[in-house]
Amino acid sequence: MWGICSRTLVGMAKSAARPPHLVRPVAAHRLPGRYLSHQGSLPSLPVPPLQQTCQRYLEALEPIMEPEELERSRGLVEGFGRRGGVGERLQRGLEERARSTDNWLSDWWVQVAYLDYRLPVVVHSSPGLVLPRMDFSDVEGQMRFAAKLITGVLDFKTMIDNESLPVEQQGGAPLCMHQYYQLFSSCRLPGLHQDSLLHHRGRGPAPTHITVVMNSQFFQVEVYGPDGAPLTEDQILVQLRGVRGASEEEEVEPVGILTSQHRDRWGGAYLELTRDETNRESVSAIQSSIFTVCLDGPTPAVAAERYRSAAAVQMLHGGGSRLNSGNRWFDKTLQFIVGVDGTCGANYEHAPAEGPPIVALIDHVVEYTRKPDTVQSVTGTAPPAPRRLHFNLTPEIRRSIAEAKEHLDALARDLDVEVVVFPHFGKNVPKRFRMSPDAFVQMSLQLAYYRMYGRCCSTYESASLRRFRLGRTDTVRSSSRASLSFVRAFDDPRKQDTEKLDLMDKAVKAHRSYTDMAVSGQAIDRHLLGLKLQALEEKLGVPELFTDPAFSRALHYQLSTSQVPSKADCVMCFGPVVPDGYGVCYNPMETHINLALSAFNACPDTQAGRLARAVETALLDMRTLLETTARAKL
Ligand code: COA
Ligand code: HC5
Repeated sequence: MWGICSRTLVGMAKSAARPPHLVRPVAAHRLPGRYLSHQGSLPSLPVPPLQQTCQRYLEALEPIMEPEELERSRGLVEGFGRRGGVGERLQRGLEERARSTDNWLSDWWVQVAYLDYRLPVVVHSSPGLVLPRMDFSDVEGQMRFAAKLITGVLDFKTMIDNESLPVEQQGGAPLCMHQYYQLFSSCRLPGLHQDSLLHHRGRGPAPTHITVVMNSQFFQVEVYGPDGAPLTEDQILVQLRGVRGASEEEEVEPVGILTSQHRDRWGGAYLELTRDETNRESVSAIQSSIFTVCLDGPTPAVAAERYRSAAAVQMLHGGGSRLNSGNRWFDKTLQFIVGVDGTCGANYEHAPAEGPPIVALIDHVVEYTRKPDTVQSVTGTAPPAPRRLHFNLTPEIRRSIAEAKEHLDALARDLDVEVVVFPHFGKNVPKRFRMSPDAFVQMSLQLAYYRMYGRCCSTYESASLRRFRLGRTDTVRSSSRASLSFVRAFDDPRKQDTEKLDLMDKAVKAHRSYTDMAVSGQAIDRHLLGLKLQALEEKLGVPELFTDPAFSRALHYQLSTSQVPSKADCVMCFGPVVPDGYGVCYNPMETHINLALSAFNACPDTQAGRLARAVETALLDMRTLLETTARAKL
């Protein structure tokens, strides 16, 4: 019943057996047939041609390397790709893997990008989402809103359960819907050296409860009635009031903060924690729950213009151990967070799904919560009261909690987040000038970075591979020969505006064309990763191409970016992926752009606010160039 993604941890995952009281048979939870036939009709992810990747890799190195360094790399790449060379052998291995799996990349990707990654999921991996501020400002309003939100999520879940969720499309192509089926009743499990994923596959009895956490205490809350129908909002509200009352009776150690630790440390503490049967049951109730709702305590008041940045921080890490960071179970795939002052959003563990399915769910919930209240018929028996999930803490676990608090507080102090609502324009301006809005924003980032540092850097933009069965992401490399020519020319007084415009147009087109290549499975990053992993799998040793400093440089993404559109005007955010880099997530709306930028305070060279100002200026300068020059030209 539980799908286990990490092969090596099967034994451990099996031993975390679910106690019988956590589940109740619900007929609707079958593996959906229509979903399966749609999945079957999707194309398989291709393995790009070897020579193409070698060529494109060298092109990608050009803007980020000195010419002399590039020569050495050229030699290595040519050797790797040579007829009869190691590259060809690995390519054949990959092609064979592609023939014998549903997707040659996706299992590897989940393992390498997530389950083997040992830094805390907090900030380093799990994104935060901030919803527009809601209209409540006290605990009663918080309870009412949370009850509505929960019914909205269950409404979305019904569409998954009965397969009425429409298949999404991108440029007319149907997309893989698999990730939607991984969102509920799933959780990451820590290990000593690698993690695993638990997911309720939907056969047989399905979980009918969620976990609610308030004052750092966890409760199991039933959200389906005995007839299998979701409880009404009023019934859920009664449950939440019960949670609130019970959570005020006791003061406990925030066990959940353990999930914010470095994964190896948490893996060790997890073994200690789950030696006790009560703890095992409690942990299992959280892991199997459909999702988690965090009812947060108050946060310090901030000036209106800092509100969104403060909310982003609350969603990313909870604000520190004295605020809400212990009011979380960061391993849980879906955590909805509701504050007392109208702040709400989510934090999600990234391994099972990409941002867009989460945002589609959130958009649905926001729309749902805006609907006028309907009269609800409350039937027969009251649902069971919330069940407190107890934890027995040994001195060792208490020490681990204290250590986790310290680490989380240091991480929280280190994170610098700036949310910007760029009000001047959105997708409308680039579209008017027949340019891809996404490429336009990416080029503004290139220009901003170049202006700050006098060079460009390895830049990552997520591109969806969901046109293919079980597709996840590949990388659009936004620094290119064309982007470098554009940013170099932009502030050069010797250049005419017409030339600058021409270079901007070329840079935008080059980015859009890289994007087309990436979403059709022809980008280089995942292919190179696949070739490297294939070498390890075949025990061939790591080819020199992958130990070349250029390869590390290419993967040192000082700009890690992602476009995540949301109809509900949300702000999405994540941390940098390198100590001296930035994380930039943006949601381009028609007439404005929401951006969340992050950096680490420990790095003296990066400041989220400085990059934010530079991006705003770059966007405006690019529009001015278009408006003053393009009209005559286009
Ligand atoms: N002239 C006029 N309009 C144009 C245009 C042009 N030259 N080029 C594009 N447009 C329009 C498009 O038709 C589209 O219109 P719409 O808003 O009506 O849909 C809009 O501009 C947006 O297109 P564009 O800005 O080019 O980008 P995109 O929507 O194709 O997005 C990616 C590009 C890379 C973000 C997208 O392909 C993708 O992969 N998204 C998923 C990323 C992801 O998974 N992120 C999260 C990872 S966890
Ligand atoms: C709610 C929006 C979250 C966006 C998260 C995202 O973009 O994650 C990227 C996933 C990927 O495979 O590209 C990784 N990144 C945050 C490092 C860009």
